[in-house]
Amino acid sequence: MDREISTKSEVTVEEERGNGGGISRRTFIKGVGGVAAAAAVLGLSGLKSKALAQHIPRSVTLPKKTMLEMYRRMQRIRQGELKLRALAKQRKYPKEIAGHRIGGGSSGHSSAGEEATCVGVAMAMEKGDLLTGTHRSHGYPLALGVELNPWMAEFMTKVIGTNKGHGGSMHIADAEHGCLEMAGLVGACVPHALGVAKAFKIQGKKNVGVSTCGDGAMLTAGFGSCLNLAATWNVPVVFVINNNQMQIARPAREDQSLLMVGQDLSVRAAGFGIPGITVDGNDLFAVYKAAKYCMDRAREGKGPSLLECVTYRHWAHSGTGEHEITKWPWNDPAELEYWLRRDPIKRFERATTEGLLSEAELERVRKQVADEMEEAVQFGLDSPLPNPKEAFEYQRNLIGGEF
Ligand SMILES: Cc1ncc(C[n+]2csc(CCOP(=O)(O)OP(=O)(O)O)c2C)c(N)n1
Ligand SMILES: [Mg+2]
Repeated sequence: MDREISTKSEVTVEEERGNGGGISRRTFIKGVGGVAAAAAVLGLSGLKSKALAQHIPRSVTLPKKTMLEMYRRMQRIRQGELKLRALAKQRKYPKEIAGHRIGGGSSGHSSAGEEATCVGVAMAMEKGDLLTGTHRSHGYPLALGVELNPWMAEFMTKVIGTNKGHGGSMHIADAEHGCLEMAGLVGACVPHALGVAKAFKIQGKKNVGVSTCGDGAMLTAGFGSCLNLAATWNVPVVFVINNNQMQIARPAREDQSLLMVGQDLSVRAAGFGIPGITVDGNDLFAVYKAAKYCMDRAREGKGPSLLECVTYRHWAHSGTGEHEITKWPWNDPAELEYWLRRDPIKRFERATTEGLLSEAELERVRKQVADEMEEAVQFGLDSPLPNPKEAFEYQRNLIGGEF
């Protein structure tokens, strides 16, 4: 758990120019507790690794507005997960939000703890880029700017949901926002992002396919095939790993495979001749910088890369939260404590309040999100369920033809 994955990096916050258009005030914020960064591996040569790492900028300059938006999106994810859990736990919940509607008997597969990875990757994307994800991708749609109302309503399988209530917790998608699909089959979303990238290349578009999946999905046969094809075709795709160090109830620390014990998973990229980068996935700025680097090079025609974001799953694999992490038989309390101290949202707050964002500004965002959340729940409750007769119509529209 004490893997050393970071080198030092800095974040620059750019104060927006006033009406007079004066010189921007810039504040350098040192990372929290030796935050951020990227260790990179390319090919098998140490020299090459070093060369690649040097390409990732040490500092990043972001407008204050963007910083606040990043915080808003992380808050939406965390508060959204807390709300889903609370709804699922209620014994007297309205019929509409009964457990079976929120993710197969529960609040779904929580992404609490992985907010910085989701938002860092999503904010590095540009218009037209498309991301695919997994059963745990509650966070990515919100990170991409999907509003809370349709997001919450989809968990309730209501017609005003992102997928008109036909998707539910594991299939929240909204291509307009860059969120193409989420798939419950482990590893299934990876080839889809590869296909998207191949299409972008054929169409001559400067867009990127972003595959996001868990550490467990890396063990599927298809994953390696996708890296192989991506390298062969030299297509613009970034393979992001949300390495939460857990596969249902199997902690990575117990993994017997040579590569997974204390090793960066990104070294696997070397076997396919593409860059592999491991980054502190709880450090929003480190993730953002590395993701942007990978996407920029893909956009320039330099091909695929693998980005491992090391993070931690705060709650149980799925469920209403009754199986709290502290009660798991496989839990290591020291490990949990270690990662809770590195809570991505707290880290962002500590980092930014040393600089340009005041506690009052952050509190305002938290409050706005809390209000929005109450509205979203009511919005979902008030919406009707989809008409079952329209289910096939919906599918047909999705695939654009017969099936
Ligand atoms: C093909 C397939 N095999 C098994 C499962 C059951 N399953 C659901 S989640 C999961 C573990 C996934 O671990 P990881 O990829 O690390 O994702 P995480 O849940 O940690 O986000 C498994 C085995 C599945 N959904 N699909
Ligand atoms: Mg995992």
